[in-house]
Amino acid sequence: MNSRMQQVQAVLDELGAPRDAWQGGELAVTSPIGGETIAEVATTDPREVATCIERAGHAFRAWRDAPPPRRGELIRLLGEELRTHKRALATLVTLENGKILTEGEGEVQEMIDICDFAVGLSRQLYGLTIASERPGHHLLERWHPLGPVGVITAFNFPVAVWSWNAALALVCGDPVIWKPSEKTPLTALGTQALFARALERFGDDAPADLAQVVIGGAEVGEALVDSPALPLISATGSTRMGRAVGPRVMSRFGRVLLELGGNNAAIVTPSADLDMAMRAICFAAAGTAGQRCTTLRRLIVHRSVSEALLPRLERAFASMAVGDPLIDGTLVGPLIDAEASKAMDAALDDARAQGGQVSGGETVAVEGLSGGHYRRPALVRMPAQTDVVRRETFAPILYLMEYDALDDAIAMHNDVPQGLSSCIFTTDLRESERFLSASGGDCGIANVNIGPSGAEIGGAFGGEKETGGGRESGSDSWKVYMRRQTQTVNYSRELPLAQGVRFEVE
Ligand code: UN1
Repeated sequence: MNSRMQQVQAVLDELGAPRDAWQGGELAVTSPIGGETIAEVATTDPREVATCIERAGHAFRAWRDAPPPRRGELIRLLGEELRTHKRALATLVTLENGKILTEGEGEVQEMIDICDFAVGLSRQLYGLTIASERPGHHLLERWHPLGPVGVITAFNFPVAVWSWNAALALVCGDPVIWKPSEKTPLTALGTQALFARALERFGDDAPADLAQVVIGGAEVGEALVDSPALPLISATGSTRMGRAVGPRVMSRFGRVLLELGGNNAAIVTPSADLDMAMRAICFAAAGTAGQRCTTLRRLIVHRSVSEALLPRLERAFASMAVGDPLIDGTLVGPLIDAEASKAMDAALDDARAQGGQVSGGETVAVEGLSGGHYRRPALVRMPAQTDVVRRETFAPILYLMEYDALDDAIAMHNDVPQGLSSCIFTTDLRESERFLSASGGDCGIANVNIGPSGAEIGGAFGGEKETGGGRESGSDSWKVYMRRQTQTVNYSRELPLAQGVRFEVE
């Protein structure tokens, strides 16, 4: 057994994940840190998925009648387990995904935050009362549990995205079935083990199978996507995946919550605080090795500022510590796999062919970790927003373009197929308000003097256009996990028809 495997084993044991789930299974899991195998996970036979869905249906029929604050108690306990085992789960995130440890901890913190949010929400699933046009009548809008939810997640936020969905869904009365990325099943097993602990402490009024995990490839996902017993499929991943999943779910009149690609930009205006912009840009572009859906990929800089900014950025990118994500001080860990590294090469080649001047982006050899794919973040000065800039490459590449007038910058900002996150660096109120206005940026998330990544859970998270339109986590995102019922009650002795229609029967 290699030492990485020993580390993984210790963490999974601490979290309480049963060994038969991750030893001797058919899916070999590798760590991007050194490319070594760290576990062998048992996969789910696609035919078994139907049984899981059936079990989730049983759970739903019991759980939907539990008072929401009681449902919230389960999530409160889950939040406690996450607090207790934050370091262990974060370490597992780093071992399996490769993000640096502080970001692994940040991801688990995001889970804790959404649990806290969901506990409060469990007493606030508010509906409306609506004025009726008829005497002696009233209208209500009530929110009822929807049904079991299929949750498909990506490797880059292997646990937080599940928690955004599961914490809200469970409080809303819906069981969840989770299909994690095949690249990161261990963190799912670790999370599931913590959920099991919370359930144990909760008492026996929770049904079995409130949260299940299914592991496998496309066929397992398809079994969820095509099941009419899952009224909602929440899927995070590439636009290509969303294009396949969305229409399939809709063809059976299911609901989808899609979180797909981003191509996030920052506009840097002449009035920007450049020191602040520098720090924000470095984290947003190079953090998580460029593998967040909110990663900064495009820098739209006023011509008068670029000469000052560009050399500073080049120096910062060149000096960033690239290496083992478990070591304190490392800022950029490995890419997830060889394919990701190849995609980075292909994008840099295309950028050069389209007139780009590349600095950085080279492979970094890290001692003792020859099986990992380590890359220095790349800064690419582009003559225009060409095709390569308009597509999302899941790697640390930052394209830089210049502008003269803010309206042109906003037009360039919006001229990409994706619409997740955006930001402007300015100290000029007119510029920031213009950017935030109806004719400003077109993304689901718009920030001022903050990079596009690292959103808090309190707001609704998601984006427009090819990002898929879904919203999850905070604000009123919970509504997608519930069905809305308009209720009209007549407490009079008459039967007036709406719109004054007369229909008298003898
Ligand atoms: C993702 O990359 O899929 O805003 C999610 C952020 C994080 C979530 C990213 N809170 O960067």
